[in-house]
Amino acid sequence: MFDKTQDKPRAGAQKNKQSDELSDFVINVMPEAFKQKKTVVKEDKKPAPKPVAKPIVKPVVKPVVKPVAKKTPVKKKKSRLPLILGLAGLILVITLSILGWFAIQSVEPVEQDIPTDTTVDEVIVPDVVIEIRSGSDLDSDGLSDIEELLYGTDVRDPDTDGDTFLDGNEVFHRYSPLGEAPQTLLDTGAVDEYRSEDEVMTLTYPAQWSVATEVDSEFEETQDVIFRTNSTATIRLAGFKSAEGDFSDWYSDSARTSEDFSELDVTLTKEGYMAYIGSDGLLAYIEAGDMVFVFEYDLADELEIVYLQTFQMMINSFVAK
Ligand SMILES: [Ca+2]
Ligand SMILES: [Ca+2]
Ligand SMILES: [Ca+2]
Repeated sequence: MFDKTQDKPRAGAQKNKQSDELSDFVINVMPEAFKQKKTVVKEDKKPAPKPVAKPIVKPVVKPVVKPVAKKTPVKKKKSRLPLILGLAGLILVITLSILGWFAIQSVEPVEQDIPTDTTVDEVIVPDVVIEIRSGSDLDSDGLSDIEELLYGTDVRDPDTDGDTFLDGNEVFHRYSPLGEAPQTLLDTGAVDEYRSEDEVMTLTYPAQWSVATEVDSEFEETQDVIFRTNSTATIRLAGFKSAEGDFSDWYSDSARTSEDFSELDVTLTKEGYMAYIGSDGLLAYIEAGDMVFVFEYDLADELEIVYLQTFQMMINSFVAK
């Protein structure tokens, strides 16, 4: 329990005592000048650090971090995709156009190859004709190896009987290649004589062959004489009416060949007839009176000419009445 009235005078008394003591301190210390300097110093220190610290930290941190990290990666990702797609589209267009150009060019040469193929087929036809060749003649005596079998001569001896005449030459003149000169092929039996039914013509042919007659395929009034060899080849003989001395006219009208008349070889047979021989030696025309006799060596499907010497021997033996 305190008494307010008693406290007041006590406080006033203390103040008077303190004021007396402070008045003593003011005279000794120079308070006002220091008080103003202290407040001024305190106020200068506080505002100075605030403006300096804020502008230095903020502008340095923000512009460095934000524009470098966020803006640059986002802009690059968005701009490359359309460029890549555009380039891929251009490459596709270029490749498709190149492929189309090659496809157009690849079609054109195929059409150009077609005529070259047809020309190749045309070349094959004459090659078949070129394959026809003379038969083997090992001893080069004018008789083929197969003909030497017809006359019993030596395939490896050009002069089998040693009379200085070659085997082929003796057959051509109808002499025997196996004996002395007077002996003929007919005497030795190597050849037989063919005589037509009307006895208009005679000739000799190898005894190993057979003879037949048949109606001519083109001129039905004439008969062909067919000598069948040991192979599929045949020698055919046919006679045709012709005005005497006008063989060239008959040839241009009736000959079954495209060879020109001037290209024929002209010779005399051993019986004295005028003979016109084709360039390949497989056709012969004998002029006899008002008749023309045509000898033809028909190879059929054979590619070798093996009876040429015998063919000439038959022409040399031909006689017409
Ligand atoms: Ca021979
Ligand atoms: Ca011989
Ligand atoms: Ca001889």
